[in-house]
Amino acid sequence: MADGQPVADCLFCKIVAGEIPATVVRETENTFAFKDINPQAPIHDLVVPRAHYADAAELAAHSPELTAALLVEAGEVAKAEGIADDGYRIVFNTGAHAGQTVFHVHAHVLGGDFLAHFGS
Ligand code: D5M
Repeated sequence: MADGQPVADCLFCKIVAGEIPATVVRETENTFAFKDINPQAPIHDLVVPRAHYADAAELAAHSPELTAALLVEAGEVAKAEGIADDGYRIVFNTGAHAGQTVFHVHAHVLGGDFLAHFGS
């Protein structure tokens, strides 16, 4: 049962704890935002809750309040990066088939140019 406690071998828990360096964009009491190490757009940041939940579904199931805080913070990050007015994408890869590689929930905030469309 997930309880939000830090996980010893979790990369993003270590970044939140300052044990692994990251380029910090913003910090709040409950969230931490930093630059993605492998950017897929001119602006590509990651926003994570300080608490450890594996993915967006697990986070939402355990804490609707923290889920909302994460989304609000994604918007604040977009404003801080200057991409809020032109538009940006928030992505939660969830599970292996979606390409999730780090199992500490993170919102990708992507923008700074027109982004490739997918779907219809
Ligand atoms: O996204 C995981 C993302 O995490 C991926 O875009 C690379 C990024 N990443 C991996 N290691 C680091 C470090 N050390 N700093 C910053 N960003 C990092 P996913 O949705 O799980 O595929």
